[in-house]
Amino acid sequence: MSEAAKTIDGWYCLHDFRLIDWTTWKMLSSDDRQTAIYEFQQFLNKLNTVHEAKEGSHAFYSIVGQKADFMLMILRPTMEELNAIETEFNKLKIAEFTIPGYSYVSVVELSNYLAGDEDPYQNPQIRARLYPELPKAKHVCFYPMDKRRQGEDNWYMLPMEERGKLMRSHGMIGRQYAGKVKQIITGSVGFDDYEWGVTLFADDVLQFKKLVYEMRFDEVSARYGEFGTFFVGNLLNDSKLEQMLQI
Ligand code: 76R
Repeated sequence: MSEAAKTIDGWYCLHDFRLIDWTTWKMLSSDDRQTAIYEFQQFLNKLNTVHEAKEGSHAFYSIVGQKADFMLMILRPTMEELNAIETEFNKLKIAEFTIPGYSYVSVVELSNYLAGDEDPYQNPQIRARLYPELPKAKHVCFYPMDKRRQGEDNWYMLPMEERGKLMRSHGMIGRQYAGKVKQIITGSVGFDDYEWGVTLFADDVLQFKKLVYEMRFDEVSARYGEFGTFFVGNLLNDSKLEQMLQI
């Protein structure tokens, strides 16, 4: 029997994608629109307070293309908090003018393929990755993925040693993008439809394409990777949000 990799798990994660119902949003009076924007900003300010206290983190991006208009990625110590934030958003005025687009539930995950013997939860570098402060990079890229279980290409039937070897090669490619792309891998077995969520942050959007393309040639992705829907977006702040919602 193959040995399961041991996962090290951090903050719980919700990716919440919404579409704006422009038709009804445009029908609001400009005063009511302004009130709804202000209330939305107050909600975001509350998330900022938690981020600054390092009790969680979040990322807020507009999404390019028809799959969604914006994405809120939230990290919190418990699944209940994710649920509470989601509900709080749904009670805002702005939520009456949004349509759920897609969501993804997962938990920040590191695996022990490349780990040493020490207690990972005590290592400050590992803690910084388990409870990350999401960057304010100009762009985000998100997609869910699986490791294939098909005929001869079954990741889960490979011995631990072989998986470790393949993951080392994966990590070597990834390392070449240090400083250009920050990746957060979240595990979602038992939580959502795929096995992992991949969230990438970069100031140069083209680096997503370069990294994902290069990885396609690496055995872990070439032989075993299966991918869901890709989302790509641009950083939102208060003024960009106003600009987006202004009619
Ligand atoms: O944790 C580490 O940094 C050590 C090496 C490492 C692991 C264990 C690592 C490095 N990753 C790991 C695990 Mn990764 N990663 C992806 C994708 O599009 C594709 O083809 C795949 C999507 C990208 C772009 C990416 C980037 N990685 C994983 C896992 C869990 C696998 C498991 O447990 O079986 C998945 C699903 C996954 C997928 N990876 C890196 C990167 C980058 C940029 C790095 C280098 C990080 C650094 O050194 O700073």
